[in-house]
Amino acid sequence: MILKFTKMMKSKTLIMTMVGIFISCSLMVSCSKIEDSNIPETITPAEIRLSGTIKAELTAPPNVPPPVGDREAKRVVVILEVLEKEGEMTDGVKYIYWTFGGSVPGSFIRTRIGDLVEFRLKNHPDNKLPHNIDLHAVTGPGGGATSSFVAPGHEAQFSFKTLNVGLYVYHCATAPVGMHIANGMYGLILVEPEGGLPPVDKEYYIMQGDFYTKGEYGKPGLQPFDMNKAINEDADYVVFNGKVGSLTGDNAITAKVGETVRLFVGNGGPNLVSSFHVIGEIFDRVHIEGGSAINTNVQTTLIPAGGATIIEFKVDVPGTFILVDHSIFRAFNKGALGMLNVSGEDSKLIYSGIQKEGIYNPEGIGLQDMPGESEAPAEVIAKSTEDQINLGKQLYSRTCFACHQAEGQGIPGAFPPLANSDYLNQDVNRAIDVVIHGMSGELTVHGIDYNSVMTQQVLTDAEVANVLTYVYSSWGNSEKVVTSDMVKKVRNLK
Ligand code: HEC
Ligand SMILES: [Cu+2]
Repeated sequence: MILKFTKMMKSKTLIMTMVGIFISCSLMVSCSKIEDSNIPETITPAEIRLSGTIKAELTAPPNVPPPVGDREAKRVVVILEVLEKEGEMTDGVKYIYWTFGGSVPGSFIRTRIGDLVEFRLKNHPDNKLPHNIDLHAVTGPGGGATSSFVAPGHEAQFSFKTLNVGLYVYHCATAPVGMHIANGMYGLILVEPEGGLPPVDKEYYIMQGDFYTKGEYGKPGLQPFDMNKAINEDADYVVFNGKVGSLTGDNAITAKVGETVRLFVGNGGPNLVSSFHVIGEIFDRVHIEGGSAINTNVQTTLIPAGGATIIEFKVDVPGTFILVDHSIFRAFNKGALGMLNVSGEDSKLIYSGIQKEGIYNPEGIGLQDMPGESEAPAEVIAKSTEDQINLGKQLYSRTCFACHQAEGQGIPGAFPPLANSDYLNQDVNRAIDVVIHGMSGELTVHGIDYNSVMTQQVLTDAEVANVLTYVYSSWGNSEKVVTSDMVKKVRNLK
C-alpha cells in the first residue's frame, strides 16, 4: 500500500499509478511538488505534513496513553522532567532511583509515524547530576543525547521526526551510561503506523530492569548502587517496573475472559536479556523486537537489553497468569515476577481444572515417595550430629532458603528470620510443629511482628530433624539437636 512507509521507500523512487497519486495527494502530500515532476514520487515519512500541535499525554507504568487512532501527523510536544528520588525496591529496602517523569520505567510516550516530536527535557533543580536522553526512535546523532544534556535546574529542547514505525526504548546516555540506566533511567516510546495499531481491549506498559545494590537481595535499609556488581553483571534484583511486586497482588494487571490484551514490554537492562513468558498463556502475535515482523504462537520471547516487544493475545480462561523472566531464578529469587488476573466464566472445554489429585513436587519441596511408582531411593541416614547438619544444610538450600534466605536473615515484612531467632530458640516442639504443619497468623521475632503464611513442608521425620538441627547450629542459634523421635512425637500429637 502507498501508506505503508519503509526505509526502502526513502531511498528508491517508486513509480506510482495515477490512482496512487490521486490518493496520496488528497490525503497528505504537497501536491505541487508532484505536479512539478514528470516522475511522481512516494512521499517519505519525513515529508508527511503536520496538522496542528498537541501536548503529549504521558503515563506512568503499567498504563499507556490512548491510541493515536486515525489522527493526522502533528507537532507533538513532550515535556519530560528528570527526578532523582527515593523509592522502595521491596519491603524495607529503599533505593534512590533516577527517573524520567518520576517513575521506573519512565513516562510512556505515544506518537504516530510522521509526527514532529518537540522534546523538552527538564532536570529538576534538586537533582544532583546532569542527564540527557537517547531515544531509539530518533534518527540523528546520539538519538537526541547530544542535544539534550542538561545540568540540574536547566532544560534543553530538540525536535525529531518519527521516521520508523515501532516500539523503542529511550534511556539516559550520560556517563557513566550504565550507571544512569541501572538507576532506572529508561522508558518506551511508541511510533504507531498511519491509522494506528489494530484496536484491542487492554493495553499495558511493562519494562524489565536489573539492579545492583551493596546489600544482597532483601537486605533492608537504603541500599546504594554497587558498581562492581554492575560490571560483573551480578544482579541483586531483576524486576518489572522498577521494584519487586510492582505487578503482583493489588498491583496485578487485569483482563476479562474474551478480551484481547496488548503488552508493550521493554527491557532497560543495563545488562540482562529477558526471556519474557506468561505462565499459562500463549502469545498469539509478537512484534519481534518491537519492529514490523510478526511472529505468531509464541511461548517465550527474547527482549534484548535496550530493546522492546509488542505482545498480543486473547485471554480465554479465568485465573492468575504469572509474568516471568523465564531465566527462572530471576523470577522466584530476584523479583522478575508479575501477575495478570483474568476474571470471567470458566471454559472447561479449554482448561479442565483439577481432575485428579496426587503428589506433586513444587519448587522448594524435597523428594517424596510416589505411591505406586518404583521405589524411591532409600533415605540417607545421618550417623552423627555433623551428618545431620550436612544433610540439613542441603535440604535448607533446596527448601527453606527461598523464603528464609541463605543466611537465615528472612525478608522484612514477609518471612521471619531464622538467624538468632528468639521464637525458634524458645520452644523446639513448636518449631518442629511449624515445619511439619506450616504456620499462619501472627508471630513476633526479635520484637517484629509477622503475619503471613508458611506452607506445610512435606518432609520425613528425619528430614525435619536434620533441617532443624542445621538451623539450630547456625547463625547464633541455640545449637539444639533435633532427633527423628522428637519429630515423631510432635507429629503424633495431632
Ligand atoms: C514459602 C515460604 C517458606 C518456606 C519455603 C519455609 N518457610 Fe518457614 N516461615 C515462613 C513464614 C511466612 C513464616 C511465618 C508464618 C506466619 O507469619 O504466621 C515462617 C515461620 C517459620 C518458623 C517460625 C518463626 C521463626 O522465625 O523462628 C520456623 C522455625 C520456620 N519457618 C522454619 C522453616 C524451615 C526449617 C523451612 C524449610 C524446611 C521453612 N521454614 C520453609 C515461610 C516459609
Ligand atoms: Cu541520567
